[in-house]
Amino acid sequence: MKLFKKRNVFAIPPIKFTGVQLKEPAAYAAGLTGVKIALQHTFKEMGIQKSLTTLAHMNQKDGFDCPGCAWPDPDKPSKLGEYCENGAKALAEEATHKIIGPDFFTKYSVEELSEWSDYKLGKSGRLVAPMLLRPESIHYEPISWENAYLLVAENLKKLKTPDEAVFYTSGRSSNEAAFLYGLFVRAFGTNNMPDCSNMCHESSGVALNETLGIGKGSVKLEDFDKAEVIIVMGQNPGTNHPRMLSALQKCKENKGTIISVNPLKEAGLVRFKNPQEVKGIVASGTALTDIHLQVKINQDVSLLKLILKKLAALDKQDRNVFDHEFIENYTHGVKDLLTDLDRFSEEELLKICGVSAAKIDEVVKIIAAKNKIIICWAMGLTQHRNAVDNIKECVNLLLLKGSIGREGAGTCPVRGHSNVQGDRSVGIMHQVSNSLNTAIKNVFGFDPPLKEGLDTVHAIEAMYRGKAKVFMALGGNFLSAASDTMYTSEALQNCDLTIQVSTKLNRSHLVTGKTALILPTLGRSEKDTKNGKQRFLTVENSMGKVHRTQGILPPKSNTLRSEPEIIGGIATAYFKGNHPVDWAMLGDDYNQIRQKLGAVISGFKEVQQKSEGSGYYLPNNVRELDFTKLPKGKAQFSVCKLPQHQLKVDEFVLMTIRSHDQFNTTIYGLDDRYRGIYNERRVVFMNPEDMQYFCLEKMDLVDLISNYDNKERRASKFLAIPYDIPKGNLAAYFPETNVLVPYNHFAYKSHTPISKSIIVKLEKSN
Ligand SMILES: Nc1nc2c(c(=O)[nH]1)N[C@H]1C(S)=C(S)[C@@H](COP(=O)(O)OP(=O)(O)OC[C@H]3O[C@@H](n4cnc5c(=O)[nH]c(N)nc54)[C@H](O)[C@@H]3O)O[C@H]1N2
Ligand SMILES: Nc1nc2c(c(=O)[nH]1)N[C@H]1C(S)=C(S)[C@@H](COP(=O)(O)OP(=O)(O)OC[C@H]3O[C@@H](n4cnc5c(=O)[nH]c(N)nc54)[C@H](O)[C@@H]3O)O[C@H]1N2
Ligand SMILES: [Mo]
Repeated sequence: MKLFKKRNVFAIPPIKFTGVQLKEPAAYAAGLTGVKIALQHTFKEMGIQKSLTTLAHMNQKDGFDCPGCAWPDPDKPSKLGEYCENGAKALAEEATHKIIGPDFFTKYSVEELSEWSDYKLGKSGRLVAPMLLRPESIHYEPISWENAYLLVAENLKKLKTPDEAVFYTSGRSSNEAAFLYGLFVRAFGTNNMPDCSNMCHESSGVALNETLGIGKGSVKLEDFDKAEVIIVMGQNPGTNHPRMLSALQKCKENKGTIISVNPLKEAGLVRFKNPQEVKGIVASGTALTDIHLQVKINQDVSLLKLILKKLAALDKQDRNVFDHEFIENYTHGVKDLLTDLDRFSEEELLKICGVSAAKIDEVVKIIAAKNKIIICWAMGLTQHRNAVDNIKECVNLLLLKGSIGREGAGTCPVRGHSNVQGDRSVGIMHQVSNSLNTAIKNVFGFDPPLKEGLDTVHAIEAMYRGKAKVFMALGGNFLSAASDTMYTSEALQNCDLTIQVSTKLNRSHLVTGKTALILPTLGRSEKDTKNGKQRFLTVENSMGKVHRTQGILPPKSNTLRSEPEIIGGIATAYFKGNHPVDWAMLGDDYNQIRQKLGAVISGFKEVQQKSEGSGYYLPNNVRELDFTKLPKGKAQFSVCKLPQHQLKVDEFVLMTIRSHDQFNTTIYGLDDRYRGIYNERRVVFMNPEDMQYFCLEKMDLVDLISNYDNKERRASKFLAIPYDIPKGNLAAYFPETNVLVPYNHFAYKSHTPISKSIIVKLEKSN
C-alpha cells in the first residue's frame, strides 16, 4: 500500500536524439517565413478559422494580452495584427483543441509520463479536470474542486509554522490573481513567496533600486523613436521579444545607431524584415545592428569599464562628453567611480573582454557625441554571479551621459513573462515591505508577517532539508525552470503536498510531493464568465503600463476555474469564515479585488477606469528625475568589480539559452531556425578552434560536466556544433542543461542562479 519514497519518475527525460539537420544561421529575422510558421502552429493546434479570428484580437484594445513576453503594445496597434511568430506559438500552445481529462491519467502513470520528452508532454493538450495523486499511487485520479480545496487547507493546518509552506508564482498571472494570492499567503502567515523573477530579472530589480530608486526600467515605447543610440546587451529579441524589432526599426529609420553586445551574432539583431510592412515581405528588410561587440560571456563589466575609461579620457579634453550639469544636479559618487577606473589598464580590460579595439573605439566615438541613449538588456546580464554589477555598470554609463529621465534615453530591462512585472507591483515578493504591510493592515484589518520569506534558491534548499513541506505553484514549471534539477527534484519529493495551478502538463506534475494536486485554470485567451457576465483582468507590461485583458475563446471545459476563484476557494476552505477578508467574494468579483488593490497600492487607485484602451502608466520616479528616496536624494554611481573566472585550460564558460522554438520550459518545436539548427535540442555551440584543439569533429558527442564544491554534475550526450562564439565559451539550451547549475551558486544580492556562466569541462561521450 505504501508506495511513496519515492516514485520511480524521471526528473530529466531519458535522452533521445531526434535527428539533427544543420543549415547556415539566418541572415535576418521574421519576414514571410515568420508569418508562415506562426500560422502553421496555430492552424495545427486550433484550426484555421479560430486561429485567424483569435490572432486578430491579440494585443488589441478590446482583446487579450499575448500570453508570451511582456513587450508593450503600441498605442495604435496594427490593424493587420499586433503579434509575432512566437506570440502566435504561445497562443497555439494555450488554445490547442487537444485536452487531457481523467482518462488520460488512468491510461498513463506519472512514472510512464516522466519518460516522455518535455515536448511531448506539452503537446498532449490542456489540463481540464482537478486531479489528485495519492501517496500510495502512481496514477492521478479525479477530485472535486471542493475536496481539493479542503485537502490543501488540511495540509496547511498540519504545519508547525506557516513558514513550512512555499508559494511560488510564475509571471503569467494577472494583477488580480497575484494580489489575491499574495494577500492570502500573508494572511496565512508567511512571506515565502519565491517567484520566477528570482531566476530572471531580480538582478535588474536590485541594481536599479539601489542606483535609481525603482526596480523597473525608465523608458517608454515612444523613446525608441527618439533614441540616438540603443545598446542591446545580453538579449536575443529576434526570438524572445520579436515585437521589439519594430521598435528598433523605428530607431533606425530616425537615423539612430544600434549597438549589440552579445557573444553570439543573433539573427534578430542583424537584419529585420517586418512582416507587417510590404517592404518586409518583398525587400531585404532593415539592417538593425550597426556595430556588434562580440563580448566573451560575463565580460560585460570589463567591456563597459573600458568604454567608460575611454570616454573619461575624451571628456578630459572636451568637457562635453559627460553631462556635467546632470551629474552635479542629480547624482552622487562620480569621483569614486572615476578614481576606481584609474586602477584598471586598458590593455588588461581589452584582453579579457575579447572585443576588437577598433570596434570599441568606434562605439566610444558614437557614444561620446550623443546623449539620447537607451540600454536594453535581458538574461545575458542578469544570470551571473556579478549580475547586479553588470547592470550597475550600465547605469553608470547612462548617468555619466545624462541619459536618464530624458526623452529617448534610459534603462530598459526587457521583461520575460507577460505579467512578471505586474505580479511584483501588486505584492508578490519574499521581502518585507513595511508600507505594504501597513496598507494591508489598514484596508483588511490583519497584520502581515514580518519575517523575510524564502526566494527561489532558498525555498529549494528548505524543501530539500525538510524545513518546508507544502509547495504551491501559481503557474510555471518549478522543477525544470529552477537550477540543479536533481537536487530540486529531491526537494519537491520531500514535500508532503505539492499543488500546481496550471494550464498545461509539465514535469512539475510528475515529480511531486507525497500527495500532489493539479488544479487546471483558464488561459488568457479564454472567456472568463460569472453569472452570465464576462469578467476582465489587468496586466502590466515591461514599461510599467497597466491595461486590461479579456479572452475571447470559449473555455476548454466548464470545469476550469479562474486563478482568483481557485485562490478564493483555497482561502475560504482554510479560514472557514474566521477571517476579516471575504475570500469567496473577492475570488468571484474582480472589480472588488481591483478596488482593494487600489486602496492598498496607490498606483492602482484608478485601475478600474484607467486600464481601458491602451491603459495607463504607473508612477515612475526616474521619469520625474526624483531620487529623494536614495542616499543624499541623488541617483547613485557604483564601483563595480570585475568578474572572477580563473579557468583552467580545459574549462569553459557555458551559457544556457533559449532556442527559437521554446517558451522557457515549454517546447513549441525542435528547431532553432535563426541559428540554423533543425529538429534537435541536444546541441552545444562551440568555437571551431576550440573544437580543433580538443580534437572534436562536428557532431561528436560530448558530456558537459560542472564541478562546484567537489560535487560533479553531468549533462550527457550533446552534439558539438561549430559556431561563431568566442573561444572558451559554450552555449546550450535550457532546461536540458539545468542539471549543471549548482543550487547554491547564485548572484550576489539578487540570488539569481548563474545560468549564463557555468564553468564546465567536456568529455567525449561513451
Ligand atoms: N519565444 C520566447 N519568448 C520569450 C521566452 C522564451 O523562452 N521564448 N522567455 C521569456 C522570458 S521569461 C525571458 S526572461 C526572456 C529572455 O530573453 P533573453 O534574455 O533574450 O533570452 P536568452 O535565450 O536567455 O538569451 C540571452 C541572450 O544573452 C546572450 N548572453 C548570454 N550570456 C551573455 C553575457 O555574459 N553577456 C552578454 N552581453 N550577452 C550574453 C545570449 O547569447 C543570448 O543572446 O524572454 C521572454 N520571451
Ligand atoms: N538554465 C536556465 N534556467 C532558467 C533560465 C535560463 O535562461 N537558463 N531562465 C529562467 C527564467 S528567465 C524564468 S522566467 C524561469 C521560468 O520559470 P517558470 O515560469 O516556472 O516556467 P515556464 O516554463 O514559463 O512555465 C510554464 C508552465 O506554466 C503554466 N502556465 C502557462 N500559462 C499559464 C497561466 O495562464 N496560468 C497558470 N496558472 N499557469 C500557466 C503551464 O502549465 C506551463 O507548463 O526559468 C528560469 N530558468
Ligand atoms: Mo524570465
